[in-house]
Amino acid sequence: MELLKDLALALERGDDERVADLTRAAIDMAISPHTIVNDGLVAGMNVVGEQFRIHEIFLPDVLLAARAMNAGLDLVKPLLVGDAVPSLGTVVLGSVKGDMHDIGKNLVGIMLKGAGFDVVDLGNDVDPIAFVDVAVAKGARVIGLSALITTTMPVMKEVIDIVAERGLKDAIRVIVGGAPVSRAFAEQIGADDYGYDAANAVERVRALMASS
Ligand code: B1M
Repeated sequence: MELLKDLALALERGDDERVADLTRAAIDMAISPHTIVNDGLVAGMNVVGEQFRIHEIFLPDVLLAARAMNAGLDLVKPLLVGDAVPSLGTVVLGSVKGDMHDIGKNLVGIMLKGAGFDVVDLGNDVDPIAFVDVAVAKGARVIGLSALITTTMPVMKEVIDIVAERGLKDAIRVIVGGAPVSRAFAEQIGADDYGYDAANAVERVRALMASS
């Protein structure tokens, strides 16, 4: 659809005002929020990532794109979160130590809330111990870890090891995700599950809650 292509293009250009205008227009046209996110905002961000990888654009451009992404996400967020429903359980969520990427993690948080989970979002660059301490304090049954760079992926294992060392493996399940993370990696580090995108993360968390 032309509007979503324009939205992706506005995001690629880092034009936050146009992204907001086009997102509003898409909402007014009753395009589903998931389609707006996936076929508009995320599609544009994927192009940005590739252009950055091949040095066609530079960090300031990526920052502008991230700002534009948030301008769009802020508008679709209320539609994704929906009305409050009784809590299905608590999830402690964050991007691991050393990782400043939080757009995907935020999307996972929004979708989890929309599905009825309580989400304690610790933000980005989160110390491994903090995930476990907060999960215990809040009675969370699931910890969700996000990593976007290959160098921060090993921190996920640190969190899993702390959960095991404290004898909490049966009480707290750990799910991992993020662009460089795969199911094979999740299995290798002993994670309980892996989500390949935000919608899949919700499905997997639901399954983890049911099995714990
Ligand atoms: Co950075 N960055 N970045 N960056 N950045 C990547 C990740 C990179 C792949 C770009 C590239 O080279 N093509 C590359 C990593 C390469 C590698 O690992 N080998 C990279 C790099 C190198 C860096 C810096 C080191 C650059 C530098 O300083 N020279 C630096 C690192 C900073 C740090 O973290 N210490 C850096 C900085 C930044 C910005 C700050 C400018 C900005 C982040 C802004 C922000 O998040 N607030 C940024 C961005 C925007 C990107 C790209 C372009 C886009 C990421 C994004 O938001 N995607 C990214 C390229 C790419 O990924 N294609 C890139 C949209 C988002 C919706 O998708 O985050 O994948 P994603 O989340 C998805 C799924 O992965 C999944 O669901 C989400 C929704 O579908 N998911 C989960 C995510 N978490 C999950 C958790 C789950 C389950 C599913 O369970 C708990």
